[in-house]
Amino acid sequence: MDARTLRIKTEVLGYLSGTFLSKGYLWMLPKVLSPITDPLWPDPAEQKTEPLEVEVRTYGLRLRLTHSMILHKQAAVSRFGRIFVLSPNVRIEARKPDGWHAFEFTQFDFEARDLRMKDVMETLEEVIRGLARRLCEGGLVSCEEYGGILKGDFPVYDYADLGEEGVDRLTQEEERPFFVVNIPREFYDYYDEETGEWHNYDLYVPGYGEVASGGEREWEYEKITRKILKGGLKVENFVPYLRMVKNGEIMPSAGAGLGIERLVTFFSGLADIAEAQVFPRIPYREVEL
Ligand code: ASN
Repeated sequence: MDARTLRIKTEVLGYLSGTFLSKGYLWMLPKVLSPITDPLWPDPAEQKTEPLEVEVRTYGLRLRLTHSMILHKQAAVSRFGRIFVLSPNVRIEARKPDGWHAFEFTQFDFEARDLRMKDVMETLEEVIRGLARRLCEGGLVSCEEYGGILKGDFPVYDYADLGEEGVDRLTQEEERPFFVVNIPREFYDYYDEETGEWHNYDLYVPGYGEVASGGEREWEYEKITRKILKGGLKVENFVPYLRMVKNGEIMPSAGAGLGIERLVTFFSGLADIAEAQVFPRIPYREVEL
């Protein structure tokens, strides 16, 4: 990583935390070990990989490294209204270096009780535009190159029309960031049984790939357990979370998570996400520190 990239990363972190604080979000600190975590399954983006469970046994406990803080976000937001967290995510996803996956990365994850899908997508769009403006006005990125992002709405595509191949093609063809909605995936994203639509979304940046994902959330016990079983997952892996769901301690909410290193890779125009980490954590690359 060079000094310009670290300045861009610093701006990204400062901009995101400042913007969400000004919107009334409370700042939660991350949790790295937990009895429950995001299963990352089923998810079409994970079809090509086998996510590994990294488990730590200590003090008679069986803890996992967090894949994401989605389930903690749901639990926290039910009590605090609006929260964000900058959380390290450990995921063994890519089989080989592909320039876009790090096995440890940071997510800016936010969640709000009072928001729905449309509001979160608006927030994501506002944040990407705001970042482009901040970086370009600060002389860190070319206004000519990133100025296009500021023009026009981000297009929205339905996953049902695209499939994974369509998404890959659009990533190469689109000139602006775009949304993909209605993605059949993990149990916590809201599925409307009447319309057969998922109330969720991914945000893609041109030439690179997905930089943010999120959704409206499920909160009903029967539906959540049914979806866990349908996804081939074990109910035992989510016991403390399911207890909260059963007690009505998980409430409807919506949110998303932005991949910090991916945002930095995009805005810095890097060839490889490894350059967006001071100490890269990339498959099959020697970890120096
Ligand atoms: N951060 C994502 C969300 O809010 C979850 C994830 O990263 N798997 O839905």
